[in-house]
Amino acid sequence: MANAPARDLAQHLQRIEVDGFTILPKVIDTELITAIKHELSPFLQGQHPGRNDFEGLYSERVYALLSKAPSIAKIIEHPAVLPILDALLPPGFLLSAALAIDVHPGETPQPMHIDDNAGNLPFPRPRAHFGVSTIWALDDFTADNGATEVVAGSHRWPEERQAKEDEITQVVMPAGSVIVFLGTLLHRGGANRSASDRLAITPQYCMPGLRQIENMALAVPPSVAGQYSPRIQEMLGYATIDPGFMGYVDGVHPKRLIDPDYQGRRARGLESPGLASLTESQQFSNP
Ligand SMILES: O=C(O)CCC(=O)C(=O)O
Repeated sequence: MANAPARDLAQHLQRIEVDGFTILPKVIDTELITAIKHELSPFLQGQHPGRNDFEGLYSERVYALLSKAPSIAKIIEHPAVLPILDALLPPGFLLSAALAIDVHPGETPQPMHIDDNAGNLPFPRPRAHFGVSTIWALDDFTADNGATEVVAGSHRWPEERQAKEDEITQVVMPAGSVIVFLGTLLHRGGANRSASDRLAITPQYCMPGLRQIENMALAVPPSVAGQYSPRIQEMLGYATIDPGFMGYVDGVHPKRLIDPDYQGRRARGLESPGLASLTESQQFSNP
């Protein structure tokens, strides 16, 4: 799949500005969907139903996906979605969460929520988004099987405004499609009144200076992270924020944990402006 053409990119960004979300139909093919389902299947055997109304008592969730289902990387860094994320988030943005959500028959609607306030940051809405979420349909999202529901325009709403039923839109889309939405958009998983499951993957991304919702450094250990692309590694946290050094580990760049030959910024002829303000004893070598 080629990168989103500029015209399409502009249209997607325009829709996101107005509605808070955009939908890319049929981005991935059946082959990739089948591969992901195959990798997820050992974790979707009915052993771990949701523990509350948010996770869904008739749903199953699989976390730490990059440690369990490597094909997920293909959607986390999918070239149709990356240009939209690059336009909406600062360079070096992080993967905040990546989970599978299998909504079973009988599930009720999830509580309405936004995705980018998990740390209860003291910045009331309306405000700029801190993150961007995606939800990939691995089954058709239909009117009765628990399709995600969104509230168009709610990314501009104040905290206290609640969505009325007639303001809620079902995201009906074929398997292989993805919805991209701002972290400030109200949304929820829908009720599943059908006889089949509804499987989705939701990679969520956040600004580089924020804490990730899922503790990625622990969920995906260095030995596993080392098998992924540089972009995925960066999203997991194997990066520092330029200029500066936020994100270092034991005084060096985190990439050194997975790539002993990694050359720091000074070796690559780049300045480390953040170091200039530190005393000699605070400075660490070649971050
Ligand atoms: O399953 C869905 O459609 C939405 C789930 C969701 O928004 C969440 O758990 O954060």
